[in-house]
Amino acid sequence: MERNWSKNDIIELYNKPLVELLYEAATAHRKYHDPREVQVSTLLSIKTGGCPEDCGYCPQAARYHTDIEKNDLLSIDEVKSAAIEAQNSGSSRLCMGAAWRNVKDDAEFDQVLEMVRTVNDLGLEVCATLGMVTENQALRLAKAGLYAYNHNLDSSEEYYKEVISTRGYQDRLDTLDNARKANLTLCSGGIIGMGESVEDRAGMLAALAAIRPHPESVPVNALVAVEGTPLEEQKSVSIWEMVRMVATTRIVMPTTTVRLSAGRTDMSPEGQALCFMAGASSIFAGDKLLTTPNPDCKSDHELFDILGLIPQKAYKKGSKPAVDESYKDKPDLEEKIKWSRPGHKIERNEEAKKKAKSIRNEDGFEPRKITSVSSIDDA
Ligand code: SAM
Ligand code: DTB
Ligand code: SF4
Repeated sequence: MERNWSKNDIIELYNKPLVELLYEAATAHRKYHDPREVQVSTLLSIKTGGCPEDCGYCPQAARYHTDIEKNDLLSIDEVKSAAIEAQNSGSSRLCMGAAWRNVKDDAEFDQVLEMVRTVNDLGLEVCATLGMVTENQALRLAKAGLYAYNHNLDSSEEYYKEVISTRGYQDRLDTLDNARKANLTLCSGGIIGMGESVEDRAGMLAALAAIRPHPESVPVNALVAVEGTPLEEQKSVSIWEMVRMVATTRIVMPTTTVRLSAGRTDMSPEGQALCFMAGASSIFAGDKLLTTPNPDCKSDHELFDILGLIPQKAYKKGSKPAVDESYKDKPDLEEKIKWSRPGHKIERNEEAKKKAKSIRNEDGFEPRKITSVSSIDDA
């Protein structure tokens, strides 16, 4: 039976003397996991940049001016080569990310379904993070061989409003619900270091822990403050906050895979070691996350050797989904989708957008021809 956690219980836990918190987390970790095993995932950005959303942390939002290389949807061959490379480097999961607000029932989605099938055929666990999904879309992904769907709550419901105005918290919860209904495993977590309080961190964990059963994996990201985004000036979170967040997540959701996600390039090997002691049981490997740097495989291999960690085999915690050819069947009608668009003004997002416009004007910058970009000003 999963325990009911109130926000206050979680705050109390988070604020415990660190040595006690660590011990409690390490104890919970050993109860449900082999402490030497770490699940290793590789991220692959299958469609980069030009996103119509206003997520304040994200370098891929078209409205901010950031230095990323944009890319249309990758081909199936490109994905297959990247997947083989990830597998050869020791990853058991490939997580494909697209800079989309939501999945649409179009030719690009058909191509993503083929990518899922191709990566599943290789024996890797397949994860996707494509924005909001309906139940039918989630079902087609599952039939094509998807194992996990990533969609983060990002923060508490209250602080989320300070970060994103183009979609609502409930849409996020509904998306997770749709993925669960399709029997996909859930990967959902958030970001610390966006200026949120400890209460917000606890609020996010309480919201995740209210999902029953708990998400199978919970990524804990430290904000990567990217120039040009509204959060560019946020100071990096201290390792102690990261250790507390990982430990608290481990205790609140003892059976989940806690993923030490973005932000590892700023962490020392010793800091990361503490996170593993605190119950982190997964990482993203490879020298790039989606658009920002990540420690290279060589340094991760060295760290694993020093700590005696071993990469987990694919499908250790669940069975490989069998492909059901009916994923190819087109839905008769696009479901009536009612994703929200709260549309309130977030001062720092507005500022970053204004700054981007003036940089583009100064440079004589031509807006890229991405259909979604034209709707940004109206968002
Ligand atoms: N577009 C899809 C969506 O938003 O669901 C999928 C990709 S999106 C980049 C996936 C997640 O990456 C976000 O929800 C956020 O938690 C994380 N993320 C994005 N930019 C980040 C940053 N600068 N630092 C840390 N995490 C970040
Ligand atoms: C998650 O929680 N973190 C990953 C994955 N899920 C998709 C993404 C991190 C992105 C960091 C910023 C970037 O590289 O663009
Ligand atoms: Fe970035 Fe995803 Fe938000 Fe788009 S929806 S801006 S890709 S986090």
